[in-house]
Amino acid sequence: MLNIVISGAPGSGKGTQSAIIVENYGLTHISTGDMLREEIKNGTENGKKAEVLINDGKLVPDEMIIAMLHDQVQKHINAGDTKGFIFDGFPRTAAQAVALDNMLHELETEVSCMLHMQVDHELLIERLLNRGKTSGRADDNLETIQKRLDVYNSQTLPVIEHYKNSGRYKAACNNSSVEACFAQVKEIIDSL
Ligand code: B4P
Repeated sequence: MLNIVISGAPGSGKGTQSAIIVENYGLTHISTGDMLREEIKNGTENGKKAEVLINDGKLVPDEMIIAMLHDQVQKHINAGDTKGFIFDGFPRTAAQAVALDNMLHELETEVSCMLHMQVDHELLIERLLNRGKTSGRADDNLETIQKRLDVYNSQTLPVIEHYKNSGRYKAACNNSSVEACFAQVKEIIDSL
């Protein structure tokens, strides 16, 4: 099984590159951001809790996100309809990284690599503000973007160390075009 974690700051292009990876490698896309937006749209209990936190630029609780992710992974494994996953926006904390390793170990598989999307700070803000013009996302405004970047630096950057320490870390620069970034991503995946 090929299992890829795609990580990076808010607006670094995780969702954009995940879609192209899915198209080219046929992996199952699991986006925790999309899952949460779906819960919010459906007005579930989890959705109500998540909405307040997301709109304030915070992360949702680990227990909630780990349980949701576990259900999704199990569903695809039971159906036998996947040759691997792309985890988009997960793990975002050290606890989530450990939970993912344990979950995949139980399923007799593992994370093949973590792809770290690298984008300059000013460009991240520019792209998110730009996305905000059409996304309708309440978290794509300057104040919340700045909070999200702070949360990323304090809570998600340590996750990168988790993968560096286990030799599974790969970086791709996304300062230029979507295509130029995918060329690097492709080279990394093809070398696994
Ligand atoms: P996410 O939905 O994961 O998304 P994101 O970080 O905002 O953006 P992404 O990196 O996917 O950027 P995109 O491709 O759209 O998270 C939303 C929120 O959900 C979080 O803040 C958090 O509160 C919560 N959450 C999610 N997962 C969680 C977890 N595991 N634990 C706790 N809480 C969690 O790219 C951005 C823009 O740039 C787009 O408009 C795109 O078109 C553009 N772009 C991309 N690449 C480009 C390029 N090369 N050139 C020009 N534009 C480019």
